[in-house]
Amino acid sequence: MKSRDLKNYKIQFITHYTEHYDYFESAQMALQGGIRWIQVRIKHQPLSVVKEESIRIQQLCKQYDALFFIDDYVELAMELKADGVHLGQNDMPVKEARMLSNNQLLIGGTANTFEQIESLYQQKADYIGLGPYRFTKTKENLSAVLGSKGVEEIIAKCRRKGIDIPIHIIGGIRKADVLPILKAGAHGVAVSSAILQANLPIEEAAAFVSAVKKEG
Ligand code: TZP
Ligand code: MG
Repeated sequence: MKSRDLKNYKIQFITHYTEHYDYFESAQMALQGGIRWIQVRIKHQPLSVVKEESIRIQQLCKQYDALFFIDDYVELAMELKADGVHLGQNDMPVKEARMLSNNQLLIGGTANTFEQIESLYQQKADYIGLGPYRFTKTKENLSAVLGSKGVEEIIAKCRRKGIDIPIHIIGGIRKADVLPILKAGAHGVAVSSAILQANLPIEEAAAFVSAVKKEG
């Protein structure tokens, strides 16, 4: 694991596939565009496939000196010495992953409400993925869409309650959403389809990188 400060990372790319690209290619295009944080998210595949793809994508991340996270699989993240793992509300609790990983992994948690953020904060998550911001086909069983208003309200409440943890907004994020989201006090964004569905995905990834830089 890189002993890196997540504060320096404002965009996370989430792997996915389309009719044009596979998981590996999706990560490759994000990295070519300048994104330096990849989360390998592979659903409905046996662990052997997740492991094989993760190993290939981890090599790629090393070439680009990028953070490499795995969604869902704490043991695999430990085995591969990933930088971190991302856990949803139905995955292993962050507290348990924290103990199991002996602090060798950065740990992110998904939240849809203020209460879930509060709980993840108490469990010592390293960052929050808050969403969905808008409807997206990338994730099944989507929680209630928060919209800009919902996100702003939850972030403001975190501020009031002194909950100081990087919050990354996720779910249907487009390039034009980046500035308002950062202005609302989020630390960054997590994105997939806006890049993979673009005509020129590498250029789109680069445009996301520029957008976060504008806000400093
Ligand atoms: N969790 C909430 S929305 C989502 C995940 C993993 C998918 C994000 O991908 P996209 O394509 O940017 O909506
Ligand atoms: Mg999960």
